[in-house]
Amino acid sequence: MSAQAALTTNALTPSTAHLTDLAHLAHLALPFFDPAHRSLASELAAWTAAQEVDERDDRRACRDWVQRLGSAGWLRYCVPASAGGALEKLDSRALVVLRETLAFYSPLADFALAMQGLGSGAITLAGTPAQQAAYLPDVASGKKIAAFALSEADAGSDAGALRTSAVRDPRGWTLEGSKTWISNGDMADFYVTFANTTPGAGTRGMTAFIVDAPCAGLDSSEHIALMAPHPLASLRFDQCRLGEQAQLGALDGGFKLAMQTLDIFRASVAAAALGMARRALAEAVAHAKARPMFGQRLADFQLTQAKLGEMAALIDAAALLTYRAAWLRDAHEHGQSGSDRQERSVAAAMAKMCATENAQRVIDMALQMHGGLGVKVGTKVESLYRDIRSLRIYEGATEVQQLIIGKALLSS
Ligand code: COS
Repeated sequence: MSAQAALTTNALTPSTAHLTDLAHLAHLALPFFDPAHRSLASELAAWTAAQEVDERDDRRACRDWVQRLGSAGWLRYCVPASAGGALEKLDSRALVVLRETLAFYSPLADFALAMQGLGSGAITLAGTPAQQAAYLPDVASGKKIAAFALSEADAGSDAGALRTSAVRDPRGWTLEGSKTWISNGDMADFYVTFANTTPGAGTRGMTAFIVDAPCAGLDSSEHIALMAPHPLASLRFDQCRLGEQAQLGALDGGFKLAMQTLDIFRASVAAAALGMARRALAEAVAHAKARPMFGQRLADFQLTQAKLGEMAALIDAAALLTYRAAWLRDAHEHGQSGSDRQERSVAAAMAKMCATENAQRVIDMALQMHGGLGVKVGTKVESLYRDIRSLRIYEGATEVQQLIIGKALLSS
């Protein structure tokens, strides 16, 4: 538990109680969405606003959110219908709606849902029927907590440089090495872990494995405290033995599987950033209307109006990119040519980059508008200011997204 987390709670303050009205969902009228997405958002907004989760201990709170989201059926959007999911396949627009809505109320609730999806995404994409049956229904109910273990100390942006090895033996595989920055580390029931299976082959020599926890040879006890609530740990594999059935997807196909999984979830990270930015704007508008200053209200100053205008435009620009990326994935999922794939990856990269960067600016402006209150521990804009920062880094830093977009431009 971090010191800053101690005052964080999901409960709305009296000044923001009006946020339970659903006016902030008006953007879902855009043609990217179906009626089902719109009702999903309004039902989830009403449900989330009614939850009161004590978020002072991020690990306990995260478990609590997984239980609640699982019992209420929201985690069913993280897996396909064949494994107990709500929809036939993973629907990017539903994930975007879910994350944007949850993040508006509680970034930790958003994190809990997102990790169930990201941690199990590779099983949805490449798992055998037996693997899907063994993990996905429990992910959907919240019975099993999932994690995605790709990053290493010297392999973050350069994911192909990982050094954790998996060596075949007569009974299966032996993992050796370490991972870091693993969300849900030391809480997860299983880790989808990427390891080197063909030394020297780089991105063409990595394979995915499902590592159940606890497991002899896996040490996840090294927790990493962050500036905002987010359960994180390093993993150490020391002669960690896995059966044959632990291999996930094709031998040496792990890098592509990791990238395909990230492609789905990057647009949803953008949505989480949007939810946080929309909340910051709502807080700024409420504050500007209520705060007396120089004989009028803060809202009556043109400087305030200009700032609010800039914030709203930054949010809408990011929203359009985010919804386009999700719509492209849903509408063109059957386009399997290299250029179709690249178009979806680039759209997701643009969405992730712009939405996280714009949200950081919007939240900073909202904090500035709050004056001293903005930096007081426990105010919503103060916690958002810390919550947003890691989104510009995880699941591909802004610079990685720029690289993906730039490389695509040069390859055409
Ligand atoms: N879907 C499917 N295949 C993909 C793909 C995608 N989105 N992106 C790349 N590939 C394939 C390429 O087509 C290439 O295939 P071939 O070997 O058949 O030619 C292979 O994967 C290697 O691609 P590339 O040469 O682009 O890999 P790089 O090592 O240059 O890495 C980046 C590219 C930087 C984009 C990648 O390493 C990356 O996304 N890094 C960030 C990782 C990350 O998000 N970490 C956070 C983890 S979760 S918190």
